[in-house]
Amino acid sequence: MTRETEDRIRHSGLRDRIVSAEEAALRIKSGYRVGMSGFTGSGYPKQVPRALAEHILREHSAGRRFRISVMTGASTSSELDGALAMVDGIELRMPYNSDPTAREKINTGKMEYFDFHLGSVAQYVKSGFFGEIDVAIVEVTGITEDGRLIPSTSVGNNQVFIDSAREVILEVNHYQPMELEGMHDVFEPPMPPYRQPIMITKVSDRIGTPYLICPADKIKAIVETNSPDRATVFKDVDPDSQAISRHILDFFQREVAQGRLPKSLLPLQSGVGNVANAVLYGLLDSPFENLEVYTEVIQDGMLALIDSGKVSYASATAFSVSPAMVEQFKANVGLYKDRIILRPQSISNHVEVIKRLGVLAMNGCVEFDLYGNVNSTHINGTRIINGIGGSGDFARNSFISIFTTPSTAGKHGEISCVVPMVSHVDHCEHDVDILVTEQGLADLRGTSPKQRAEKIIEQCVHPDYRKQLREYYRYALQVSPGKHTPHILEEALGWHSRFQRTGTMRA
Ligand code: 0RQ
Repeated sequence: MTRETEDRIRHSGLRDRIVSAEEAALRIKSGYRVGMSGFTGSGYPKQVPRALAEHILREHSAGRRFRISVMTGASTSSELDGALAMVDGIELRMPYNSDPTAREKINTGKMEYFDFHLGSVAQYVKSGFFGEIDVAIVEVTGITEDGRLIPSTSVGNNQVFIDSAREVILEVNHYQPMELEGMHDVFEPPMPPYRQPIMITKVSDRIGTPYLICPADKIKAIVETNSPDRATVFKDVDPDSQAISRHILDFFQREVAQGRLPKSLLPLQSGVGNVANAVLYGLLDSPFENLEVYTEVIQDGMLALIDSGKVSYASATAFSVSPAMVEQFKANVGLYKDRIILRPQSISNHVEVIKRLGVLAMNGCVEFDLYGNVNSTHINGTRIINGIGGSGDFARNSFISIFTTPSTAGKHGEISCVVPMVSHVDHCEHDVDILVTEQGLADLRGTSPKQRAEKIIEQCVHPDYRKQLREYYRYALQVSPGKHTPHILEEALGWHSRFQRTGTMRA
């Protein structure tokens, strides 16, 4: 037993459960429903899924079908989703995926996918809506003398998986800094009819314990690992993202000037992706001070805001940082601990708290339409990219709900991200306040569909498509005179079908 092992696994009675990843993986049988840790590429188990994928491959080679259902917090990495998808080992995946191999399997009918609001997963698990969980595999930073688990770089659904599973496999990751101990605040609300108010009235409020709790006899195997999280590589901040960021910051300044937002704004939520990260960087040069953040994921831009002193406190459920930031993060965890809380995703995305704090929600999307409906997930209505993630939890319950996208996509702008009718709806017109592209910002608050259409055409559409969208709208007004939401039904998805036929949405 090494000194490192003794430091990480302080509970001496649990040390005899240390096994190899291969041995631990053998506990998982075909048909099992497995709850794993992991959220936006952080805090996921690194070795047991790999060993399981190798085992599945051997079973398939021997002609035996072996597939499991995989539940996590959100996205993981190629070591988990990628490895298991590669060997066709996943029957059903939920609630989120961003791994390219798994995405391919989902979009070619080789894997089922339940894409679901991240804030509601825990309740569904606890209520048994998804059936029984056989095994939970959870990465932790360490185990205390009395057997409490020090969470890793994400909290996600870990406590619920541990509570609900018949047995638990732990991965103790020596790479994660021990200073993470104390950063987390684990609290899982009871089920109805025993629910009480969630007593978070400030971003920095703590209502739970810094540890995950698991009865020792439930822990059947412990695997030691020493690997970094999948680091997210963001694209460089491009001019479009900069313009989007500027429009949002100008909007916030106008809201402050009109007395509709306080000087230090309200707690910010920022979604995943390149544009979201760029918006955060934009805040660095803004006049806003003493900002607070109540979000799901801490990205590079957020750490930069904390470093600069612009953000005084941030609450999330996970980190998602680039390789360059990982080292800086590790070196300064002690400092970040005074400024960051990681909570279960049922709390980071809790509708009651989002509503009470008055969160300003900013999320990326794939496309939006003339009337403000938003598609965050599907290309051409059929091919899923990632999933709804937490965007629905935040958009529906925020103080102001903002969606962003560059006005065009594709190498040569052959796709307009503003279309007559979205090919898939994740966020309906009633949950969307502000739409932003690099062209401008449309404030839809208190507008009728026709007033919205005018604003969106003028402010958001790329000049290459503006005339085309105006013509669609004008013709729609003619064919459905006086109607509340004018459309030409046979042409509403015509831009998408033209793109499929000709490779461009241009008329
Ligand atoms: O493709 O990667 O091949 O170049 O989609 O697009 O512009 O780089 O945008 O990285 O900001 O992600 C919606 C995917 C945007 C993300 C999405 C293609 C485009 C590119 C990515 P390439 P960008 P971003 C939870 C927050 C849902 C989950 C969520 C997302 C790729 O924001 O997954 O909101 N959101 N979670 O070319 C065809 C279009 C397209 C298109 C873009 N109209 N048609 N392809 N692309 N628009 C809350 C939290 O707190 C975290």
